[in-house]
Amino acid sequence: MLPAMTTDARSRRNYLPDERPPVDLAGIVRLRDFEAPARERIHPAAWAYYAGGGYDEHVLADTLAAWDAFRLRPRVLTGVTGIDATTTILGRPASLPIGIAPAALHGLAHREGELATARAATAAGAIHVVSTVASHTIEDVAAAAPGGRRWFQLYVQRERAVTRALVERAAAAGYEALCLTVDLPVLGYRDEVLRLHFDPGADAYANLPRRDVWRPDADLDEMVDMRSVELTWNDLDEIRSWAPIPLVLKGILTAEDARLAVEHGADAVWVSNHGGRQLDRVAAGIDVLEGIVDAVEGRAEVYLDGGIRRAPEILPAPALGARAVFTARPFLWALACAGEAGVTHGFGILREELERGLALMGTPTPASLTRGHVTRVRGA
Ligand code: LAC
Repeated sequence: MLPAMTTDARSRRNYLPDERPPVDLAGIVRLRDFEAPARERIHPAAWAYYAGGGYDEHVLADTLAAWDAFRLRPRVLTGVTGIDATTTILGRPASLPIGIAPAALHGLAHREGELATARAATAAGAIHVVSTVASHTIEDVAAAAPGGRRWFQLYVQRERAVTRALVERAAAAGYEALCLTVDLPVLGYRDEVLRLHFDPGADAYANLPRRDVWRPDADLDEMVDMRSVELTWNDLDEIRSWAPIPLVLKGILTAEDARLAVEHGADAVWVSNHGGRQLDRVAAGIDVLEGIVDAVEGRAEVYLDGGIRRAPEILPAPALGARAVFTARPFLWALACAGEAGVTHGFGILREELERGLALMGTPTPASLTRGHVTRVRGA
């Protein structure tokens, strides 16, 4: 049941998860198994925020269904010994070609929030992209898991000085890349955010100035204000000048923008529809990946997110030219179920699925997958 609308702010704020014993991980054999027990633990308003999409949410379902148009083409009798799921991402080794995509407020899934996520990602040797709108500070997340591969997702704030300070703090704390989200000039129209009058509390966003916007007449842009509507390609040089770390542009869906990204010096292009949370009726990333890889022509790395739950959705990505894939919601579910141990278990499942998947494809490494290993059976 959703909490009733009330004039008592305290009863509607924080949306903290239930304190319950962790889920028995022995029963979790695929990432989707985390979803139902996570939902029991996460506050209904937080669940609606995490799970929701933009407008009528066609893109949420379409992104999951897009994989149905692809078929893997395994090769047999290739003598696949030495299966190795490791890869390099931005020139450094990663134990898996899958990382944790940025998502707001891990503290709504588990009280340890991004601290637990960071520890699990670091133990797994995977990249963890920490959101500007994290529940814990940039520095605390870094300190929780020294040595981890960590990127900072940037929402440009209205005050450039505030934005610059975030970037400088991330670089100083050892975040190795800046992941600028470019598909949020304004927040997508989100019915549930409006209905619930989403407000996780004035202190929810550890890296941003304190905000207290819970008022009956607050609008979308006050509730989740990450807009950067004035941003243009010409701002990228300035943003890059703030820290000597690679720049990843996340939220690209067209070959035209992928070309512009490369021309403006992006080190990587991240193909994404923002978890279906922004504009509805846009493409699933996997549907536009090949065209974007062709447009980039090897001048930058290409990543993909969108509906990735299991190895058969990871394998097509390197085959079609993506260096890595990312996913967010399944890791939030895992976090809600068992904190750090849940996320660690999630990575264990993915590794097992992927190593088996590589063997079944007849390819020892993600890099040995080629376009010939995938075909499209329908759709454009
Ligand atoms: C969202 C933003 C804040 O999708 O990333 O809610």
